[in-house]
Amino acid sequence: MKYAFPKEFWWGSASSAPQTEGETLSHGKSATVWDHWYSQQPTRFHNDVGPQDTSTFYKNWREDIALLKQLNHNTFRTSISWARLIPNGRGEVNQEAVTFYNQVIDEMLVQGVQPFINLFHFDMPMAMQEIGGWENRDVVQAYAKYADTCFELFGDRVKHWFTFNEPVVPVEGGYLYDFHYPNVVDFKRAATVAYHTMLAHSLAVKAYRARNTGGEIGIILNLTPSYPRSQNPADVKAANIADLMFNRSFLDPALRGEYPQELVELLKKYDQLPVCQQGDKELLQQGVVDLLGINYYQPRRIQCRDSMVNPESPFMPEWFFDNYVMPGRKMNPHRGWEIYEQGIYDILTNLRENYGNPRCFISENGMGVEHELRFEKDGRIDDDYRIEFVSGHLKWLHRALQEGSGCLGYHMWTFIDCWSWMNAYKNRYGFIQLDLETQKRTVKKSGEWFAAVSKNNGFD
Ligand code: BGP
Repeated sequence: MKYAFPKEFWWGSASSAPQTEGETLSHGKSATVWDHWYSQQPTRFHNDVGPQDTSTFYKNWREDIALLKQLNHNTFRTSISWARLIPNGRGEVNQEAVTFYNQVIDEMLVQGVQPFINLFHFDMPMAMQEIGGWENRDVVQAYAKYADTCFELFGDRVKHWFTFNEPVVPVEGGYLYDFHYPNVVDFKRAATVAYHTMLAHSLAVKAYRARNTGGEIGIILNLTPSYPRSQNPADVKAANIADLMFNRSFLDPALRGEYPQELVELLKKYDQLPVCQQGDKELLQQGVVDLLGINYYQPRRIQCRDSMVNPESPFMPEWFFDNYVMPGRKMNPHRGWEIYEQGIYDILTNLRENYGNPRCFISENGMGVEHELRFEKDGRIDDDYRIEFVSGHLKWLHRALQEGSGCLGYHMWTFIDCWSWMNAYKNRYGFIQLDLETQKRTVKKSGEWFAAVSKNNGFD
């Protein structure tokens, strides 16, 4: 076989509670920021299809786990909903949620699918947001307690835990660029949210290790390689700042237990540093992960700014760089995102060369296709474009492995077409197509292809 993968390579896909469970305000679950926001502004993003309209994993879990097995997944990542397990964010545990997650975990294990469980996927309980969300250190403590409750309840069977999915996204969306609740635009508050998220992460890691359950704990980061437009020093410097702000602001604490000095100096210079308390530094050092999940979709192309910054304007990352559209770049023809398969190799090589080659895996990579149901023929979608996308990335991953990368697996985003934050069902990503009306699931051609790749542990 041309592309053979290591024995016990993790083949699977990823999803999240808020994007699949449905039953958003029933069975004891309270509102998250998404439920709240959609109830306030249902038409802001995409029709009125909100987080209540999903593949309803809460009801269809048994059928969906059977499909995981059918597609030869040996691993699968989803999340626990904090607002379902502990509806007020802290305090009483919802026993119906405990039963639900117990059933899901047990059924996955019966079917031979290792559960990878994430604790926070952009879904802050509204009760916690109302007291300030990540800006409030009490929420950091409440999260740590929630995490420890999960370890206590499910840690005997779940051996791969993640504290956060893409923690930079709620920072960018909620506090810089106005695409997540609470729609603040303020760099210093964004920096505080980012910092407190990593303190919460570290507390969870510490709590997990104290339980000694024999598993591992990590974090899932979306790493976007920042490629400079040219090797001219101004472009290189600009790309380096984008890398510091969007990648290394989470990657360095997660793998080295501290922030990059360059980033600290930069924020200090512009008076944007969050408030640090005694003991924070030591706590961050304890947050170094056992396992890193890497989400990769597309790179960032960066050039130096071609105009002066107005010093009166609010401080923003864009003070230091411009985004740049690279001529001739390969685009996803079905959605305006760049496709750059080599990015996966560059990320893994950077981790190997500069971060001690950590245990890691690709935790998301996938191709969103606008209005994909238009391609349905005889009841099925023959998504050759997705097969080409996934295999293209796997070839670069394979090359990184041959050069010694510690990458342990590949998870596609996503399993069954799911609800998405700003686009509802406009962009479909799944191995399995969903008829939202009837809830019927149909395996796409890519799903069958992936099942064979997993079974053969590689492809030609
Ligand atoms: C990642 C998220 C996922 C998922 C995916 C696709 O950032 O972890 O939750 O949504 O991106 O992005 P989108 O849904 O915006 O197309």
